[in-house]
Amino acid sequence: RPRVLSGIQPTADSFHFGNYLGALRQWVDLQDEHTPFFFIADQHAITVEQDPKVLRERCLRAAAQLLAMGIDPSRSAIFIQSHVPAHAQLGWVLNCITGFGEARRMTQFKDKSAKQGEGHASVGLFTYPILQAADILLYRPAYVPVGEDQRQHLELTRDLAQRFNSRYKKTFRVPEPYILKETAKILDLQVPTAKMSKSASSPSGIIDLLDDPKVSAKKIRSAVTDSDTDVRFDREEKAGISNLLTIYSALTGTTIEALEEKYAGRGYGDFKGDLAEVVVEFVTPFRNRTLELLEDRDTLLGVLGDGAAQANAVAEATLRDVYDRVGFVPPI
Ligand code: AQP
Repeated sequence: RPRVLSGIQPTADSFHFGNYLGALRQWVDLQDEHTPFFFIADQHAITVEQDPKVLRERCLRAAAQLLAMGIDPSRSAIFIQSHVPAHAQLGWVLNCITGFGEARRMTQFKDKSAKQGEGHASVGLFTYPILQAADILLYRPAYVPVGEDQRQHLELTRDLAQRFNSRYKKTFRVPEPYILKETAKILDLQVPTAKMSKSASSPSGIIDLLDDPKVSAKKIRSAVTDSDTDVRFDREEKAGISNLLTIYSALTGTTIEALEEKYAGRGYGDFKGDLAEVVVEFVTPFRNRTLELLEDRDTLLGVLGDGAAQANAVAEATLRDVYDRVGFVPPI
């Protein structure tokens, strides 16, 4: 069974619908035919300042949410990035084969560092995509399920894998991004030209999976749409409605065409009201399950411990190959 690998940052109290529809739902589905490694990226999280107590809590909340949405520890290794030292160790080696100009081209760094003001972004934020390449390449996965915003980082990962393989000896598998076109970029409900984002969206633009379901329903009903009344998918002209159609279709498995037909001539009010109900039905059991899992910290830590053991076994073996190939003397 081919391996898959992906990670998510514990940088908010809750994951949002962009994370879920863009990536996490694919994580759940890929478990059937693959051997997955899924991690909580605490080392990526500290590329911007974090409150240590909050970060620790958010890591556990992340683990609880992954389990609640259907990540099954008997099929997937779930672990915390900092529990597997090989990530940072391989990150260093890859730093040394990455060009400065190549790293500087990463648009996510440009966006995030611009927000922090000239000169204030950390070097960690700059080299983040290289650590991400290490996260991935250690497991030699076939696929990396992510949202569209990660495509450029995946390209860098592939370039670094190819560069290392040709400079030394074939060591890494060159992974393919696994990006579902329909849900690759879920948009902010208030600014339907921007992606829904933990750090950039306003509270009314983002639906958190752990929000009070009543709050989520209200956010759907007050999502920005155009002045027309046609429930029709048109990403250019009707970005808001198209985004809501995408969410509706993904949550119910109904095609966009069937939804357009169902709401023909009925206006936005009916459509948003029904979608609000769909969202409530989805988040209510998810939220209850997450809160339940959070009551039993020992079990959560146990799952993460088992996951780290599985991950370390694979990652250490890859790192040994890498160290050997670059010419490090093995310790006795
Ligand atoms: N709006 C989105 N649509 C589709 N996929 C998305 N992802 C994030 N936002 C959307 C995907 O979710 C996974 C985990 O994201 P992450 O937490 O590792 O990092 P991120 O991309 O930084 O998430 P955010 O919410 O956008 O946080 P900020 O704004 O802080 O950067 C990834 O696979 C991502 O593609």
